[in-house]
Amino acid sequence: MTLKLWTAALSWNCLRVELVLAEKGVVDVERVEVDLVRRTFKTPDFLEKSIYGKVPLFEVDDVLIFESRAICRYLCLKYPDVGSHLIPELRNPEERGVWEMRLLLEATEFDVNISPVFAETIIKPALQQTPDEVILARHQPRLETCLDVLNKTLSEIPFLGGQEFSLVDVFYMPGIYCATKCIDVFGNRHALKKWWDGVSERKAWAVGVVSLDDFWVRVSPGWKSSPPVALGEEEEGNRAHL
Ligand SMILES: N[C@@H](CCC(=O)N[C@@H](CS)C(=O)NCC(=O)O)C(=O)O
Ligand SMILES: *[C@@H]1O[C@H](CO)[C@@H](O)[C@H](O)[C@H]1NC(C)=O
Repeated sequence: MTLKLWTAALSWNCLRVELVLAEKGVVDVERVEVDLVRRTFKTPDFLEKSIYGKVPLFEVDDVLIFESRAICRYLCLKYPDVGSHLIPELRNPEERGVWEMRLLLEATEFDVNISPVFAETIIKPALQQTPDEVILARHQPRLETCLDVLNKTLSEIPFLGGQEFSLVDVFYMPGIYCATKCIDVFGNRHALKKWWDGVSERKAWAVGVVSLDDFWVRVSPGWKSSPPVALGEEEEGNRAHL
C-alpha cells in the first residue's frame, strides 16, 4: 500500500494531518511538498486529483482524499489500534453525538474566524499587502467569543472532546497556535492555557510544528514572540518575502 501526501510546510491544514500521522506513528508516507506561494503545483494532473486545487491531498493506492479533517478521520479508521487512540469509545449515541458536535464546531465556529484573522494579520503583511480592517473587525470579535467558549468548556472538561485527548484536540491545535501569532489568546483564559500547556507537550506536536515554524519565522517578523509584535513595530531589513 502506497501512501502519498501532497503537503505544504506553511499550511496549518496540512499540519492537522501531520499531527495524526505522528500520533499514530505512521512513517511510511511519500510526501510531495508543494509551493503554495508560487502555485506551481497547480498542474492539470494535480487539479484532476484535488478538484478544488488545494492541499492537503492524500492518495492511498488509487483512492484520493482531500480535506484535512476527512484525511484525519480516514487515518483513524485505518489505524484504530496503532499509536494514540483518537476516536474515543463512547457508551451511547448521545455521547457520540456530543463528541461529533464538538469535532464539527472546530470547523464551523473556530476555523471560519481564525482563518481570516490569520490571513489579514500574518499572510497579507508577509505578501506586502495591507490588512483589511473590515474583515478583522468582523472576525476578530467572533474569534474572541469562540476562545471564551473554549475556555468555558475546558473549565468543565479536561479536553475539547471530553474526558480524554482525542481528534477534537488535534483539530484545534494548529488554529489555536496560529491564533497566538495574531492575538492574545491565553490572557485570562486560564483553562484554555492549561489545556494548551498539556497538549503542546505531546511529542507529535513538537515534531509536527517544526516545519510550520521554520517557514513562518523566515517571512513573518515576530513569529517567535507571543503575543505578537504589533504591526509596524517590527524591524524592516532582514525580512524575507513570500
Ligand atoms: N478545508 C480545507 C482547506 C484546504 C486549504 O485551504 N488549503 C490551502 C492551504 S492552507 C490551499 O491549498 N490553498 C491553495 C489555493 O487555495 O489555491 C482543508 O482543511 O483541507
Ligand atoms: C476561563 O476559565 C477560568 C476557569 O474556569 C475562569 O477562571 C476564567 O475567568 C475564564 N476566562 C474567561 C476570559 O472567561
